[in-house]
Amino acid sequence: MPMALTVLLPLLTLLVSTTARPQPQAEATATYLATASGSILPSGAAPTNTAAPSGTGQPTRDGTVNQFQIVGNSGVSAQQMFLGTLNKVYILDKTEENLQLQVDGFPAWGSEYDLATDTVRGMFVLSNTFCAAGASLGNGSWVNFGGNQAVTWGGLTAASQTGGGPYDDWDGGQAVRLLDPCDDGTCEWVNLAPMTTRRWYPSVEPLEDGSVIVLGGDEWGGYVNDASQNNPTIEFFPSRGAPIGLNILLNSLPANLYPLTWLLPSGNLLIQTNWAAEIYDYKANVEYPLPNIPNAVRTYPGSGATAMLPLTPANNWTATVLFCGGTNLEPDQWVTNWTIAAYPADESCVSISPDISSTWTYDSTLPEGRTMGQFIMLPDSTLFLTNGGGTGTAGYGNDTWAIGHSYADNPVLTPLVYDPRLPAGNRWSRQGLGSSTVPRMYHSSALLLPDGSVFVAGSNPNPDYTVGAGVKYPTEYRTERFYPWYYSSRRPEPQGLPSNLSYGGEPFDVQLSAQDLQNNGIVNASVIVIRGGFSTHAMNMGQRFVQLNSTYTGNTDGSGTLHVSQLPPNPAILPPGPAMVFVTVGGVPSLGAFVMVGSGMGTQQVLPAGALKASSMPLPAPNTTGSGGGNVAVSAAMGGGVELGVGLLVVGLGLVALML
Ligand SMILES: *[C@@H]1O[C@H](CO)[C@@H](O)[C@H](O)[C@H]1NC(C)=O
Ligand SMILES: *[C@@H]1O[C@H](CO)[C@@H](O)[C@H](O)[C@H]1NC(C)=O
Ligand SMILES: *[C@@H]1O[C@H](CO)[C@@H](O)[C@H](O)[C@H]1NC(C)=O
Ligand SMILES: *[C@@H]1O[C@H](CO)[C@@H](O)[C@H](O)[C@H]1NC(C)=O
Ligand SMILES: *[C@@H]1O[C@H](CO)[C@@H](O)[C@H](O)[C@H]1NC(C)=O
Ligand SMILES: *[C@@H]1O[C@H](CO)[C@@H](O)[C@H](O)[C@H]1NC(C)=O
Ligand SMILES: *[C@@H]1O[C@H](CO)[C@@H](O)[C@H](O)[C@H]1NC(C)=O
Ligand SMILES: *[C@@H]1O[C@H](CO)[C@@H](O)[C@H](O)[C@H]1NC(C)=O
Ligand SMILES: [Cu+2]
Repeated sequence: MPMALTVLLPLLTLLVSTTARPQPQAEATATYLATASGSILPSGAAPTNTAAPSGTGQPTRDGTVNQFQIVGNSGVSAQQMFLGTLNKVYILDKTEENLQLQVDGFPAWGSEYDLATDTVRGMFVLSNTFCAAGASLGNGSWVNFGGNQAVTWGGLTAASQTGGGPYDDWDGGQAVRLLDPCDDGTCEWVNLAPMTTRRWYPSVEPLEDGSVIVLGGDEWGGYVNDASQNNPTIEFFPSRGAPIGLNILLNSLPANLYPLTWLLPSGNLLIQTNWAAEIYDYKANVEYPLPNIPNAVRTYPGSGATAMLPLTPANNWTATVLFCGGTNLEPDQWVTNWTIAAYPADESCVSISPDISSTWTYDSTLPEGRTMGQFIMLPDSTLFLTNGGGTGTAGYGNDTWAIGHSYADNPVLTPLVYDPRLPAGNRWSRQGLGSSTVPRMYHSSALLLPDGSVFVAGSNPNPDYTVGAGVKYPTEYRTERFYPWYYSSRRPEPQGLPSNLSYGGEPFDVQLSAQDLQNNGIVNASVIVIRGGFSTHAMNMGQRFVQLNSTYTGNTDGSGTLHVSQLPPNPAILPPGPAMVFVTVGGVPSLGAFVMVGSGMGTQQVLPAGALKASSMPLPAPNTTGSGGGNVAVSAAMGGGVELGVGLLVVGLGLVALML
């Protein structure tokens, strides 16, 4: 803590002189709205644009495709983050000595990052968000759950759990924090009535009615969980009453924190934790065990990269969940008396399609083992894998063998791309992809941005702010963008994208110009809805990619119209709430537009899916040379087109109803 003494005096002075600042109430039902105004932290990089993208237009960054670029400073280390509006990323850190950004004279641990200018606004958070979790609700609010006790220097437990120096943080173990994202710099975190139990390292997953389920966690933290402090329960927000016990969380100690959880199109949850897996019918509270996951532990601290693959008309929106890397430690090996940081991470990728099969599939092998890899779904249907290390695990501690405090080492600086449409064995590529210069170890995060670039931030495998010569993995504030292969291509500029999507209902039309389509590529145009989710600990909780069904009408002048279905008539395919919509032509996405899915909180309106027009392309212009015939091209119906053709492939999968 070399900086501690230099700031101690000014902080103490501030502590004495800020007695007038509002004090949060401690009552369980109190709602506290922060009135703090944070400072704006200028970045090192000059802003290159000021307009937020809105679905049309072209990207304005000058980044080089396939390369990373350091673009700014997150103010607080980006342990957790999400995209709140097209122009704002909200960042949460644990409470620590973030010297460059203060709120009310104390180090901030929340910030609002402006994507157009790469500047941040400090945000008052109240309680310690250390290893909390979050999600968006059906009404567009974001909620953040749990965390740790109030701390002082070095992450040690503070004497006061209700504010005061040096960090003025409250106990966050039961905290529920809500934010309504905004573009005008006025929104703040609001603290709601707390949960009834403590949750450090819980998971959160959005549900069909716009509420969320909060799963697991432990009470007091540590490298892994143990029976004395396990919280083997779930609860809901908004609350549906007392927590409900969940056997898989009782029986998968010790590596059962941040249980990996996805809502499946069947309406059940897939839960994977330590070596265990199950289907959980949360509506009836019934658990259906699945075979153990092969090869490795994918939950924290093994921290494999995980994602639900694109849900598309071609696979009839059938979920397949992919797990890559992690570590193959057995339950008795999560002890710190051996050199974990040097232990090779796992390199296997396995998948499961739980609504149709209870069998694990060995998908592929990574070019190198990876812990804390993170999947970001790109609008061209590929998955970008970034961040993490080649050896060790997530977590940190004061151990002689740790790298500084880091339990991982050998950062993997070169990303990978996974294309689920290619045959098994050919899905991975890193051809032409540049490397980052910034190790993104424990407490890193990543997000898809509206312009199709990937925002990467965080890394801090330390108990408190730690930088300086000889610190291999310091507290990292530098933000980066990765510019995928399509970044500098001329983007389609679709007209007619809706600002809301329903479950079923009438299709809508999207117009694409000849320039957008570049030689009738409308047969290769699709409409993609992406929910980026809540990024933390090598996961993006709630991340989803859903392709809408569509047909097309091509015009003789090379322009065309996409006829686009609403979401399938099933909220479990993409629960209600905010998302981005992209039109992709031949793999090149438009800028993302903001879209609200569903009808807010509560039971969703579900309508029959309206029929799509048959696809049609103009006949080639007739050859009039020497014939004297007509020269007017005629449109002709050509049937269902490619979408229908591939959609039928799913019959070949032999759909099996499981657990019904
Ligand atoms: C969304 O719902 C939550 C839970 O009921 C509520 O606290 C929040 O204020 C709502 N947000 C909006 C924007 O209505
Ligand atoms: C997509 O729409 C076409 C045309 O209406 C329809 O034939 C097809 O069944 C739909 N695909 C799926 C997966 O629903
Ligand atoms: C797609 O899934 C829906 C809902 O499960 C089902 O009704 C439909 O028959 C499926 N379509 C095909 C082509 O398998
Ligand atoms: C580490 O500790 C565990 C549990 O206490 C013990 O079983 C194991 O033998 C120890 N390993 C080493 C290398 O000391
Ligand atoms: C870290 O470990 C060293 C050596 O074991 C010890 O001297 C020191 O007090 C420890 N620091 C903390 C903060 O526990
Ligand atoms: C679209 O979503 C917004 C935000 O939730 C809502 O206020 C509006 O009523 C919705 N419009 C329709 C047509 O559903
Ligand atoms: C559609 O995409 C495929 C695969 O990239 C390509 O081979 C084909 O030429 C494209 N068709 C049109 C009309 O652009
Ligand atoms: C058009 O028809 C003429 C006469 O049959 C033929 O010579 C010419 O190659 C054709 N042009 C094209 C573009 O097919
Ligand atoms: Cu953590």
